[in-house]
Amino acid sequence: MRGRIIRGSRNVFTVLDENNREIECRIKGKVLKGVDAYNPLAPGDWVEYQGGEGGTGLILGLEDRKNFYSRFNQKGGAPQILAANVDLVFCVTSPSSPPFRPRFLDRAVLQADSAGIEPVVICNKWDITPVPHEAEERLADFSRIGYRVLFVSASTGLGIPELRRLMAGKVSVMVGQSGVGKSSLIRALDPTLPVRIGPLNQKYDRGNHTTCQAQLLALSALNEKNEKGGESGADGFVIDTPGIRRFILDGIEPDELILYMRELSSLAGRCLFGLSCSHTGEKGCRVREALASGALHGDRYESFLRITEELRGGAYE
Ligand SMILES: Nc1nc2c(ncn2[C@@H]2O[C@H](COP(=O)(O)OP(=O)(O)O)[C@@H](O)[C@H]2O)c(=O)[nH]1
Ligand SMILES: [Mg+2]
Ligand SMILES: [Zn+2]
Repeated sequence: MRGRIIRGSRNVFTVLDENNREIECRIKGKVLKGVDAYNPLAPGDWVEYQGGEGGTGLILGLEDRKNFYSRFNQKGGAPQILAANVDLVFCVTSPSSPPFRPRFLDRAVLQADSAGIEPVVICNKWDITPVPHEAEERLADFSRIGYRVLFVSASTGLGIPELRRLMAGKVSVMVGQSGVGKSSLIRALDPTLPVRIGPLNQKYDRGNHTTCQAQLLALSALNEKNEKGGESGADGFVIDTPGIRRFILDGIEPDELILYMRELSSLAGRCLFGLSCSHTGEKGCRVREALASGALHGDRYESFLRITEELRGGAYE
């Protein structure tokens, strides 16, 4: 039988069957063939399983993934699949509490573009004032270079209808640092969902890692038709993920990174010294020209250099 992974760790996974029942499954023989990651299965994966009677079963195999959103797990020394078969990646941040972290967003959207999944930047907690200048400016820059940016508030409901419209009929994943309000946004979309919301740590002004495991949740009433009491059933799925402290990109070659920088991709390979240009001061460097002309934001240039360094090996040692 075919089912979809909701959540799981190591060897025990919860599978959603065709009748929306949850089946606790073990992996047959413990290791799935051809899977080489920190976690063999992720929320959103389609699997073949047997059993199901009494609510337990055995996973026999993994269906080919349409795509997956991952990061490099430094502790485990391997890629970690955060979500599989997704249509949208919501890269969630907040203007403050916890402090705005544009470098996190730089990384999260790069990973999405490299995986071929559409990223959407969300700034939650837009009810908190004043908004720091850096947040205003960097969010405006994300939109200038071609990303969709949403300003929302799980507390006041600002922007939630638009979020609903975007998510209807899709599988989305929410990523962001702990405490930015990923779980709260999911609760705002559907108050009946079993997500836990944590207080901020007052002393450090950051989240407490309340969500400890990624999980797939079925959303209903995303379509207006359903809000008016039409058909029932899921209109979309969202994968809630635990907070990510450090986002190390996965599966990207250092020279390839420029292709996923939306404001730089057309310049790839066009520096005077071609692919050997380090973009740090060589003659005829198109990246530095973009920086000088304002086409590339200074902060994004910094991110680009740091991530390139990291991908060259520094972070993996
Ligand atoms: N002011 C404000 N606080 C929020 C908003 N959304 C979430 N919070 C608070 O932020 C804290 C962390 O929320 P949570 O959803 O657990 O964050 P997560 O770690 O990203 O899932 C909780 O205390 C929430 O009540 C918002 O839109 N505005
Ligand atoms: Mg959470
Ligand atoms: Zn260059």
